[in-house]
Amino acid sequence: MEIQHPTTDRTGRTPEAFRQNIVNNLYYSRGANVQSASNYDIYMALSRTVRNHLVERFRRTVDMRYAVNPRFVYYLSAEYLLGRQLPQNLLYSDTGELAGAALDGSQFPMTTMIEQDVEPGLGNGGLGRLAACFLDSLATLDIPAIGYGIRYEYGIFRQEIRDGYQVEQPDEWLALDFPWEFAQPDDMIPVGFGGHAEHYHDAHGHVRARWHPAEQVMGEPHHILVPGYGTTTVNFLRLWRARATAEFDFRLFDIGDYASAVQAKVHSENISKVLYPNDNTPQGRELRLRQQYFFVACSLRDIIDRFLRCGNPIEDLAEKVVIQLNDTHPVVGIPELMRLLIDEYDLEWHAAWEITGRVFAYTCHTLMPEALEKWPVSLFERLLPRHMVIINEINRRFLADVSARYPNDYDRLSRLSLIEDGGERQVRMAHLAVVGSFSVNGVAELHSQLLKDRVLRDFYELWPERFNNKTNGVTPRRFIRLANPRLSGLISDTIGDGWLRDLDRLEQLESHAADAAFRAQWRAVKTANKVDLAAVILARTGCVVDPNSMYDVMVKRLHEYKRQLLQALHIITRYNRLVADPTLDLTPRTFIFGAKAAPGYYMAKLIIKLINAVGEVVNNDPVAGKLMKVVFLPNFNVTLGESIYPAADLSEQISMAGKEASGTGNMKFALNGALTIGTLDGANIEIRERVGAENFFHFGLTVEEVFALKAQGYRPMDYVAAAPELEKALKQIASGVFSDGDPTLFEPIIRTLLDRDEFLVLADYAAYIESQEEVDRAYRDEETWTQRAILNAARCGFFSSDRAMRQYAEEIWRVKSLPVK
Ligand code: 26W
Repeated sequence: MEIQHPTTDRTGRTPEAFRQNIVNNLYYSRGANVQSASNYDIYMALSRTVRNHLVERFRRTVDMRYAVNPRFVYYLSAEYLLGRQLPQNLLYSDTGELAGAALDGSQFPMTTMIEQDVEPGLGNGGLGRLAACFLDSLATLDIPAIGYGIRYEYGIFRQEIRDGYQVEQPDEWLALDFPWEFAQPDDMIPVGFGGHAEHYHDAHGHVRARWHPAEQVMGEPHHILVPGYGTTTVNFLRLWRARATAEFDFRLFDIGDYASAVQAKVHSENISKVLYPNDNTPQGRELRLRQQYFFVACSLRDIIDRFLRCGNPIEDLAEKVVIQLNDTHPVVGIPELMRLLIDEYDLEWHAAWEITGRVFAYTCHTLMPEALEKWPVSLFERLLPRHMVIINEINRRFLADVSARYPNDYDRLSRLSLIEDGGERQVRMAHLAVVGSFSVNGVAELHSQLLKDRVLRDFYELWPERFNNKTNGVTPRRFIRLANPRLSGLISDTIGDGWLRDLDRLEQLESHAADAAFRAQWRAVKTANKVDLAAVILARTGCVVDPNSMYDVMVKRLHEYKRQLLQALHIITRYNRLVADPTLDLTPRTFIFGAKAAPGYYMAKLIIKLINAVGEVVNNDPVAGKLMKVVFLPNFNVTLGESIYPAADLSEQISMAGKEASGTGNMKFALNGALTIGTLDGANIEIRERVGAENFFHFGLTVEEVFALKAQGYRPMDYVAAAPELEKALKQIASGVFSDGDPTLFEPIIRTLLDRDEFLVLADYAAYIESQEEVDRAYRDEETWTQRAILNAARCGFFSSDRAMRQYAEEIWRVKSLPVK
């Protein structure tokens, strides 16, 4: 039978055809008709219809690449924070208007449909969202790229706030059908764990090894389409779900042990059950290492299969394949590729090592020493015995090279070793990453510099050419176009719509900053967005906020180094000033927080409680409550971010210098016309350089000053003694002003601040307060503020993830754009 594949868009581009497609999908895949349909039925039928509009582009992309056999980049990441798919796919398939017309006048408005669309929260924070921005840009740039990750059944927990405390609820994003994925249960990949490695002599008398795992798990691929914007390319993200193997179950069924058979199945399938909700602090759990190896093993198998299917010989792997490791989480891929090449493809060690070192590139996303993953050697040996042998061999050869270069420098050897000695022996995954990669990059200029100077200094001395910087970026499609349609409309009306694929064009807005009429339009956009956010705040917290007040926003993971506490101290100080002098003419402000804390991070959770407690007192104060409000928006995620960034006036980026690798929220705010108050940390530095120091409120100790202060011996009490308002705020917290008179509740916060204050909150307090006073004054001059806001957006085109991906493609991957004909 000759099968005709649709060569043109068979889904039809008329409103009638679109409507009919929804009805057909409703009828044939939901067994429903319009009369019987629920919101969810229509949502599913609509989503299927929209997805169908991407499938043809997807097929063309895949088929063309198969024919051309280009070099591919593979992005391996344990986390992806994709955000809602429906609004994105409506935009990228250009079916928004068709869908709007189809639903128009029905009892199923588009807003209701979009509310049904659940965001897959398969990540913790910045690293996961960055991965999603990168996929968006790779597709938009027509780069042959595939993302790989884990299809967690439960993503990042849903945060509720009860009595001011964070309460975690499971994220049941798969409770109903997720319409955006294609499951491929017929294409499973086996993954082994445990067992032992057997040595034998091959036909040529060479000693070889073979791994006999004790346990097997299957990886079931699911892919999610990743369309490019304004181009035909549709890439995909392939996420692995753990499935029990049939054989494994049958063996136990046969011996009549039904319960154990089911238990074994549960044990296997647990691997992709839940995302670890930790950010920057690893929990060295066996299940996590199992997750990492599981998704990496599936992905490498898949990559090699695709490579071989195109007729390439295994020796040429590094010509066609480059793999970017998103932090250390997929680094076990390095020994896994060695194992495949040596044990399964019969390559010699040195040939395998040469290929491996040309395939992998590593991105580091942190400066927190405790965030560098380490795995006990004993755990590795038990779970991945063959890999542990390979790691030891990599280490032996590596240290031999180092010894040759630095004879008798034993300290250096132990600093560099892949294995940490002393106490429990551990595998240092960051070291393995550097040794096994041809490129090591940080995510902002300062961060990359600190990697070279401090965190990975010995490695930099060995291989300076490996180190490079790639400053992060964000996708303007999601964070401007979708999040802020009003501003997008104004920008496109002013400079055309080319900026969505070439963000540098925002520069053309500069000349309009001096135009009072343009500024008025800009302000009208901001105000409308603030009104919208006020409605969200009311619905989620019950708090009424004034859209005419300044929206001062801090949304990010809760971590002590990010210093949400510093903002809390500022708020208390402001409150005290107002109470002391009710006639004080302060700029009205709404302080907006959003932050998830790791469930086991006690101090972070207490800080959330403190913020809510301060809000309780401030908001209900008859004097202060008129000029300031404090709201904590529960469950900050990509979707909520999309309604927050467009409404912000002031962006809080106040980490202790030297701790925030880059930050990406800072970019989203600036691109939406917020001014930043920030330290000279991460990408803040580059934002300030671009927008101009006069359009950025910077304060606080620099990295050098931080190091110097710590070296000389930091004494937090000195700063309390020097700032009476700080002392007062701390005393209030300590005495129970924000805890109904209970002095014990916040005592741990006071203690960390006064005893150690690791992140120099007190040292930066005075400078911060002073800078906030300057913000107040600046905000009063509406015209100048607007001008500065416009310049922030106009000068931040550099922070597009398109630019970042172009740099990776040219400077690290050597992959070329391949538009679909
Ligand atoms: C296993 C524990 C763990 C979990 C997550 C360690 C480290 C991580 C991530 C690397 C933390 C993270 O998300 N880092 C953030 O990465 C962003 C994207 O590059 C940066 O913008 C942030 O500054 C950085 O904190």
